[in-house]
Amino acid sequence: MSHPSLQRITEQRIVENKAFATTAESLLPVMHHTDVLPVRLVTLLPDDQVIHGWRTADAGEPEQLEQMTFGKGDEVVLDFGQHLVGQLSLHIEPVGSPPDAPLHLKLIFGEMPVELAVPFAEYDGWLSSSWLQEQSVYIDVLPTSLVLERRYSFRYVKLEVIASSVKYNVSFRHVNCRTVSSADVSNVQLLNHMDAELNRMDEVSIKTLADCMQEVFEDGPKRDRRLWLGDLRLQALASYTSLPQPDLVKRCLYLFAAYPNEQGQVSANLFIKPHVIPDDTYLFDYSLFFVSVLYDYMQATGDMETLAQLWSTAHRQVELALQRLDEQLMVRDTEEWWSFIDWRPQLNKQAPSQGVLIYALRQAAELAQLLHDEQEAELRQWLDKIVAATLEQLWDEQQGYFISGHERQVSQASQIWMVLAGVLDQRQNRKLLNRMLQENVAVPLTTPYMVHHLIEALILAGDHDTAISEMKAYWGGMLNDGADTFWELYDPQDKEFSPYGSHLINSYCHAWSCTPTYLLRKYNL
Ligand code: RAM
Repeated sequence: MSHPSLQRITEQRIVENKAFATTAESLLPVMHHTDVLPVRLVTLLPDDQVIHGWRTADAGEPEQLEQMTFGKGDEVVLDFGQHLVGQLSLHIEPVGSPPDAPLHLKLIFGEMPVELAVPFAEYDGWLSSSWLQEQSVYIDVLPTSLVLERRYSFRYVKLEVIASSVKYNVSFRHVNCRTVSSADVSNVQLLNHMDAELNRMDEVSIKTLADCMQEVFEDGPKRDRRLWLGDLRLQALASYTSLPQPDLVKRCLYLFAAYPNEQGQVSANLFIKPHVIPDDTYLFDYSLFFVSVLYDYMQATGDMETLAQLWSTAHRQVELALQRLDEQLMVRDTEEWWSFIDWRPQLNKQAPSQGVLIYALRQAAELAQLLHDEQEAELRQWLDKIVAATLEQLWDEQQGYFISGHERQVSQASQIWMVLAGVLDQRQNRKLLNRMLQENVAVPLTTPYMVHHLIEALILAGDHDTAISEMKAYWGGMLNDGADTFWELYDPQDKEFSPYGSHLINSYCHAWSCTPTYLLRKYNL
């Protein structure tokens, strides 16, 4: 399987549930704004000791900007000192003779220094280059105040004069970013841990979460800027412990439930504008996570009314997943199916998906119990049968690992999902994970999304010390590499890694990377 969003379905039939859509609409959050000014001027310097080979160096106070003038080919980089999501505005004054030609100004936005240092023309990845954040404007009348309509996600902005004229230059003033987020950060409690690194990790997690909280939980405000079910699950968990806005989770649940296909399967992600459009991408694991998001939402809120309304959508995801089982109750491992699990082309998805199914089935049975729904008994029977079958067919006693697919692959993702699914007991889980880490099992993890699952698995297996040390190695590594929000991708062994062919297109404020705050607070690490 390649990129999930490359999935194309020519005849996608959506069956809209109008009542659910209306409920979702009524839960549209209030948006919060703040005005943020740049904190310094910087230059970019090549440095092979830092991630992606570029760092910033001080080039002056922001007040100096007004005194500077810019002609053709001149540029300046502003650092806002923190990651922002919002609209940029600035005032432009002509300097010299009357402006006798339009001004051509280019604005480049970067979450990371490399985005300002490497020309976007060099980008050769396979995701659309239109995600790279830049904008050219032509201004006929000066002076002017410019307010960019597009929302950008950035810490740094480069202003580059492509053309003025030989007779005039320009100067810039009042550069401002009006941020936007639905997160109400005014009540966030500090973690107050004894370990300063963990406090910082918590703060950066919350900042990441807050910047992804828009009209829905977006996966990343730079890219893909949409509601993915897998990301939603982790964002929702992090929000309950750190930035509780359960109505936003509720809204997202109703949105997914409002636009299933004709089989009743919920899409892997939704576009929100110009109106809600479910993507023609369906993922085995993400659809099942509808159950998990509802389950976690119930744990956090006890909102029985929502549960009662959304239960049939949740139950349907389980039914559809069960249809993928073969006679031996194994998730069928064929060419044409899609399950996300992690970004790693050689990863076989069968066993981890089987783990996700068991995990969601357990939660579905709990939800049925809460509702006194007669389907509970049937769900529990499935659970018992599938767990037994999994142990029989996927547990390789000789190797001491779960195997996946026809190739009998041993991957870290398979072990982790089987731990989360509770297929073995706690002692066995701990032994399994510890061995896996020691032996550095092939097919390692690629995304913060999957590393989150490793940490949670370690915690459930009772190994808090390893959970903390792995968290420090991973998210602590990002902090050391300069993260002020956590990233979509991070491989400490290969810091240039991108599944998209270029790290320029990676997102550096990404929802599925925001969970240290949840892990630290929920489990009192
Ligand atoms: C990428 C994004 C998104 C994720 C999907 C599966 O496009 O990182 O967050 O959920 O993959």
